[in-house]
This record gives sequence, C-alpha cells and structure tokens, in this order.
Amino acid sequence: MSFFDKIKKGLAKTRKAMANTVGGIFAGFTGANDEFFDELEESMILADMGVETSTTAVELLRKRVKEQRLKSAEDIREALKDILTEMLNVGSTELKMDTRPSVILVIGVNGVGKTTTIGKLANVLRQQKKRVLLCAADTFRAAAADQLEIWAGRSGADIVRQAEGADPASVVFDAIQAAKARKTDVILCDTAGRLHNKANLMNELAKISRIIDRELPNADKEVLLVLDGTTGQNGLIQAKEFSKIAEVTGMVLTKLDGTAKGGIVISVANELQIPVKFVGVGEQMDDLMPFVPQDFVNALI
Ligand SMILES: Nc1nc2c(ncn2[C@@H]2O[C@H](COP(=O)(O)OP(=O)(O)O)[C@@H](O)[C@H]2O)c(=O)[nH]1
Ligand SMILES: [Mg+2]
Repeated sequence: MSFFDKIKKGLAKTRKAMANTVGGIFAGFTGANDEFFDELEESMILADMGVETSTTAVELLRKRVKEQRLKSAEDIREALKDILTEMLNVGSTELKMDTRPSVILVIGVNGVGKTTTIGKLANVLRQQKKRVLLCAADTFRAAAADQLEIWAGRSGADIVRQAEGADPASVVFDAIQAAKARKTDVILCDTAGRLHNKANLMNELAKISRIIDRELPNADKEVLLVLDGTTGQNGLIQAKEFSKIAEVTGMVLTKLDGTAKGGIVISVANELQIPVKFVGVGEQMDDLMPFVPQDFVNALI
C-alpha cells in the first residue's frame, strides 16, 4: 500500500466526517459569500481544527479568494488546501539524527502511545539498517520496560533497562554508555508521563536532558512529544503544558485511525508552531507514517 493510500485509510473516519461537512459545503456551493465562509469555518471546528486555527484559515481563504478573484468551488477548494498545507509547514518534518549516536527522547502523558511509537520508530530505523537502542527510562512501572522489551524483540533493536523504580536519568546514562560501546546509531528513549505531578516530571526531564548534554554534547537530539489524536482540543492543552517544560522539537499524533477529528493535527502545528513529524494510524509495527503536510491535506480534503 502506498503512503498516500495508507494515510487515507488511517484517516478514514476523519475523511468521512470531512466529506460530509466540508465536502457538503463545496458540493452545495453557490458562491463565495459570508454564509459559505461561515459554514466552512464551522465544519473545520467540528473536525477539531480549533477555533483559532479555523478562523485564521478562513480569513486567509477570504483574502485569497478576493485577491485572486477565485470563483469556482474547485479553485477555492485548492486554495484552502494550499492554506492548510502552509499552516502545517512550520519546520522540518525530518528527524535530525546524523551523529552516531543521536538521541530521540519521547515524552507525553500516560497512554498517548509513547512506547508503541518508539516500537514503530525502531522498526522504521531498523529497516534503514540503523543500529537502534531502546532506553527504558519509564521506570515507574515494571510493565513499561516489559512492553518496550517486546518492541525491541519485534523490531530487532537492543534495549537497556533497570529495575522498577530506578532513577530514569541513570537508565539514560547506562544507555548512552552502551550506545558508545556498541556504535549505536540512534537511542530511542521512553519516559514516564505523569503530568499531574508537574514539578516532578519537569525535574525528571531536566535531569535526563542534563545527562544527555553532558555525555553527548555534540549529538543530534530530538524531543518528540506524543499526543493522542482522539483527545481533541485537550491534547492541545497538554501540548502547551509540555512545551513549557521541555524543548519539544517535533510532534507525533497517534490514534488518528480511531477518530473523526484528525483536524487536531493542523490545530496543534499552527498553534504551537512545532512541526508534526509522524502520525500513528494503528497499533501494528508499520502503522507509523512520516508526516508529509501536502499529502495529509490531500488525504483530508
Ligand atoms: N488505534 C491505535 N492505537 C494506538 C496507536 N498508538 C498507540 N496505540 C495504543 O494505545 C495504547 C497506549 O499505548 P502506549 O504506547 O502504551 O502508551 P504510553 O503510555 O504513552 O507509552 C496501547 O493500547 C496502544 O496499542 C495508534 O496509532 N492507533
Ligand atoms: Mg509507555
């Protein structure tokens, strides 16, 4: 299945909802009047694009329609796609990982899909023949490291773990030493996400970052924030909280297969100005898609 087909399938619920709303508005198009723009804005809000982002997108569209004297539904639809694509283009969607090793720290609240995303990402990197090491720095529950170990087995990655309750920064330290010794290409670091205990989490992430900076001062580093796409605008609030306590370099939106509200992806990119780098469209190993703004918008509308 091609990338485009796969993302289309993963976004099936959102596409269906959008076809009924946005599609319906264009199908019943009688002219670019206020009613048309208001209905369009409403349908975007329903798809969870957020009030701020939907309003901005429609304002930009109004302007473009006027300036370029667009008349047909088809031209206006294309202009809308361009605007949404531009809103998603807020930075590189590629992972920066040219150094050996490089480090990808994965953060986010419990249950959003961090460990699963790491497993899928390990698989992608292994297919590129990279040596991958998983670091089980979610030491809060033993089950977390067990789950990561299963993904290590599936993807053919190594894993470094310690006992339940160990200091997460110490697991990261161990993983870095192991990576240096084994000439690992990429360290993927899982973390616990207890956002209700913000001070603790902040200290923990800061300590992990200090260890990485001290042990690998010149390494390429990414901090990926994972958000559950089904939580809608709550996810956006979470993302804002996390971006205050960590230098987030990219986002992963998971569970887009399970929601009709995939518009959240545009909302998150636009309001945080942080690029979405991957989207999760299922629980299997190959259900992680590198994010291509234009393809995403084409699949959506
Ligand atoms: N449908 C679907 N389920 C997902 C996706 N990503 C993760 N999950 C599921 O979400 C649940 C929580 O995932 P997990 O990786 O343990 O979350 P963590 O607590 O952030 O590490 C698991 O049941 C996963 O199988 C996705 O893209 N689609
Ligand atoms: Mg986990």
